[in-house]
Amino acid sequence: MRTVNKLIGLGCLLLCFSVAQCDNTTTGTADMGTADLPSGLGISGIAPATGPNSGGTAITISGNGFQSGATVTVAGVACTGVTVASSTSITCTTPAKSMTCGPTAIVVTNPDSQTTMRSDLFAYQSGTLGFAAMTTLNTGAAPRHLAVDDWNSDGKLDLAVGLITAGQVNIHNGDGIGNFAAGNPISTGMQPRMILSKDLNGDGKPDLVVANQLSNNATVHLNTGTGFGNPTTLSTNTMGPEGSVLTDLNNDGKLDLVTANNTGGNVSIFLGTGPGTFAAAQNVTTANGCQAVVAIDVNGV
Ligand SMILES: [Ca+2]
Ligand SMILES: [Ca+2]
Ligand SMILES: [Ca+2]
Repeated sequence: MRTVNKLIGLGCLLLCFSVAQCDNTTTGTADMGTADLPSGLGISGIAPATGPNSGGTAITISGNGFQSGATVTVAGVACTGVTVASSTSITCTTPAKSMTCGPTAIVVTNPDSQTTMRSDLFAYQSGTLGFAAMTTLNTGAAPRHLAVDDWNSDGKLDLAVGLITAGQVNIHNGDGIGNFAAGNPISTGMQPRMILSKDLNGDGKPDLVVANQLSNNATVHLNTGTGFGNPTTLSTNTMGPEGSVLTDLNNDGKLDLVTANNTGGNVSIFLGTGPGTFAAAQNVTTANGCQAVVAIDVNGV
């Protein structure tokens, strides 16, 4: 079967991170625009044009009128290791400018006290990753898989949490600033595992598909706009669906579902037949212990 070429069982890796250091709208007091230049002193270019706000970027300042002994500041802080290579070139290393980024003023001051400044030639970018203090969301017992989407169409991401003991998925509506409401439960099969969110029926509302390990099925939950309707059930006819993926395997414009069946040692393929509906499972043997599946074209045909 051609579709087999597109399926590879792989482990699952989930990385959650955020970039928290750099506010592109904040340039600080050093963002002063350009200045008229006396006596031919001026900056015409800076390379590279960007560097991390953690500092340490070796920059070359091009221009004219630079004098031996000139000093350089970046966002009001001394650039280190200043070398005046010639009257047209200075090199130095940028200092750190934590919590802010964006276009930044660079000032060259000659020993005769003449200065020149450009704030449109170099910009700080976020250079490190970090996380705000952890907050805790009460989900209920035995949370396992997660999904994120905007199921109530308010423009704010919501969180779905599968509870394997309760046999349900809780939908926590998000407020758009990192807080989530108490969960609204959706009944699934037993031991829900992978939760997929895609618009299956083309109404613009993301729907859910949940692989239920102990029920040996997947449940399809169509979004009504105010919740989810009664699910339809897709039997895998084999044991232990866990990982799953929605993709168009046969290029007919309809999403198809594939579940990785751990104890069954196979994958189930459910071809999409219409808006939110799927054909019966076609099972393809893999090795035992298959827990995850991805769909990708690895042979270009
Ligand atoms: Ca929402
Ligand atoms: Ca939908
Ligand atoms: Ca298809």
